[in-house]
Amino acid sequence: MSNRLNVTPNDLSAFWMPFTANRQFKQAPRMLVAAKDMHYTASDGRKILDGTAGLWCVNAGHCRPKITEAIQQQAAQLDYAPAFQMGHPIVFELANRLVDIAPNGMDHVFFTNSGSESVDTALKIALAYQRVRGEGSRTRLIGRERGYHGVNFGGISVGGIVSNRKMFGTLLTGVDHMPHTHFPDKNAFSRGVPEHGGDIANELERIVALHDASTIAAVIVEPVAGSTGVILPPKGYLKRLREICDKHGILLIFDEVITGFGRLGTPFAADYFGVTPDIITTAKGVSNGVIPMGAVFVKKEIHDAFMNGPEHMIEFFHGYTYSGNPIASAAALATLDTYKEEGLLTRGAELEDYWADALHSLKGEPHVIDIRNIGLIGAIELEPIAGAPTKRAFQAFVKAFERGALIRTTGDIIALSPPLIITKGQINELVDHVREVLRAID
Ligand code: PXG
Repeated sequence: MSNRLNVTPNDLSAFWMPFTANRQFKQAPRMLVAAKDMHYTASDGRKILDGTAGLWCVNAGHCRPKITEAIQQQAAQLDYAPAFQMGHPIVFELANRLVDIAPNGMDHVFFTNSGSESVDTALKIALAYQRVRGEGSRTRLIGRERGYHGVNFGGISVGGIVSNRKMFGTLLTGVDHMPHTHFPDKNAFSRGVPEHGGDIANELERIVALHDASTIAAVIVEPVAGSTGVILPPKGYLKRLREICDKHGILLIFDEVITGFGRLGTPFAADYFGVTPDIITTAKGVSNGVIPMGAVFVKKEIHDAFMNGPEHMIEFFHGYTYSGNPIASAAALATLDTYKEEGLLTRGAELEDYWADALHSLKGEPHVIDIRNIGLIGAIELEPIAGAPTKRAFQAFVKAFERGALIRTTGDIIALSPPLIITKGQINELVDHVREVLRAID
């Protein structure tokens, strides 16, 4: 008989928690039991202001009625349908609706269940595309230092966060990395896109010269790097990457898992920066984080290059049991409806200045060495405690939760990315929580 009977309902040991200090957490757990709009409810009944949209995903806020109803209805009507060689109508409707809001030319969508899967899917599309167009020697993938592209093998190979890579062997071969774009000496306390450092994009030319363009399939970057602590592209940087990729026949992939769906005040970061990549990876906001879903947007030329062989043949040997799952599709359609009805994909643009003013009012508070902002993203970088990196920011995270705000920390950086429904009053409230926390920690 299963030993489940011996486990008390509150035993925390069985669940090996992701990206968590398990032993520390289980000694003093922080539990969320309910959520509505901008707030969580903690297990002791306290309301917690959500300063991070869950994990950068609940862009429309929590437990929105349309999304909840759509999921309930879909679960009762068509719970699951095979995704291979079979279809169900709403996933096609969803793909069309997504293409409608995507940057021009992004005419096709491949569904996944997470950002990590979207990234690995995009890398595979890039490699296979080079092969089907007769450029099969282009097998190399170029990422960037400090990049985060999820946790699957493709994503950690092109990613550049050392702790996410070092335990896992040799990863994908044939990967190189561009330098990151964080220049605190010159750009600290910039508002929005920083002035200095755009020329670092030219490092891609050096990498191309080293390996030869004929060996390189794709370059992948986050237009704004999130997980690594909010690193912005300096002025002109993304445009220059686009030019270099075009010059050398290299595909440009934007990983928009956090920037997609309104985070910057435009539907996608590609719109914000006026730079259109060849492939866009998304997840999170596509279904408001409610049901796992990811979507990879692909330019028409790339998709069409696959549609050439005999018609009875599968064109791309890739997919997931849950690609375009009906309940996830219903949740995503209701999410898009909610975004549209409430203007959420552009709301960040209306709030960007207010948000920036509020964040930058923290300049001069204890420990603060930089403040960065773009759209509805903010980062407050703290001076690390000597010999104990990450400890100070983690203290801030715990104190903020005790005070009634959910913030996110990575290294010694506090990252903020609230739901796009946040009010000006709630922005003040969130920033005041951070201010009080900074004054209270060691
Ligand atoms: N790409 C990017 C750019 C991401 O930010 C992923 C891929 C992977 O997505 P999945 O769905 O596989 O987790 C992400 C995820 C944080 C944080 O606190 C960020 C992410 C996930 C969890 C926490 O910064 N981003």
